[in-house]
Amino acid sequence: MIKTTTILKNLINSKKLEFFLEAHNGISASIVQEAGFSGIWASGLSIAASLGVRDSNEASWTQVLEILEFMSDSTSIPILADADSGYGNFNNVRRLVKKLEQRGIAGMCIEDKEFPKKNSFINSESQYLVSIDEFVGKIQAAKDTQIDPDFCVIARTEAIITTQNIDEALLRCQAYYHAGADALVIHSKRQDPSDIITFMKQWHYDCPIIIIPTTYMDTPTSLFESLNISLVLWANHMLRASVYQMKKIAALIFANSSVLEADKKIASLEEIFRFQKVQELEEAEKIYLSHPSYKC
Ligand code: SPV
Ligand code: MG
Repeated sequence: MIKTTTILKNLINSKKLEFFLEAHNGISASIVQEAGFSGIWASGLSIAASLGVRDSNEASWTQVLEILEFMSDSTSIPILADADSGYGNFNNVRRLVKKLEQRGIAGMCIEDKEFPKKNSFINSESQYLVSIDEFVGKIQAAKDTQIDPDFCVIARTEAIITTQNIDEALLRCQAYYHAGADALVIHSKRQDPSDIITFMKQWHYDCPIIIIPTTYMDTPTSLFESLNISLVLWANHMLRASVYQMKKIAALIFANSSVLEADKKIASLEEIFRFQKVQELEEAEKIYLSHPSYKC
């Protein structure tokens, strides 16, 4: 069986544009896999939100790691972990890589913001980047730590988000590429893809580029293909789908003082049991819970 790390490495290096959808726990990860996606974006925003906290490193890195482990246990496709700014300095990054590999995570994305970070769409002009040297050190530390050569270390620059400066993004990406990053994420908060187009026209290195088109969502994917984008992350749509639907159902049940109407609009219990692989436990019980030979 091919390792998920190798699958991820191959996906980001293939000439075909790939799409990963966000997930934030075991069941959402299973749903993304079942929908046919080739990989999962373990979004920091979505994991934090599903825990009821802000995307500001309020959940500790080990709490995030626990969620990632449940996601990894429930799926067989690669998981790309959003590791924010690495939860500290290069040394925290080293420990993180070790733990992610132990939990079967195929790769991680670290961004060049300070720790604690803030979500890219919140007051981004007042967010700060760490120096290029400091971030290069984190990338090198990650690459030197990984045991599996195919574990992917993806470097994300927030230069366009924080400074609107494409030259700064290019400078940083060059440095991150030379430091050993397996791919780069270019993030933009514009409603149109002009930042990405300008960046790609000037990017001449043979290093896969990943984008997160949350705000420029109406851009046809054919444009991303023509720009040679490697991977698109649909970053938060499973979380937003569930919040949208849960709000509707909660209001309906509250208004009706009954679950009768809501029951027709939600997943059946059988569906939940299927995602939990209850059938497998039933089968296992038949094997492991009956030991006639030991009966006295
Ligand atoms: C996330 O999904 O947590 C991301 C993407 O990092 S964004 O929210 O756009 O920063
Ligand atoms: Mg994030």
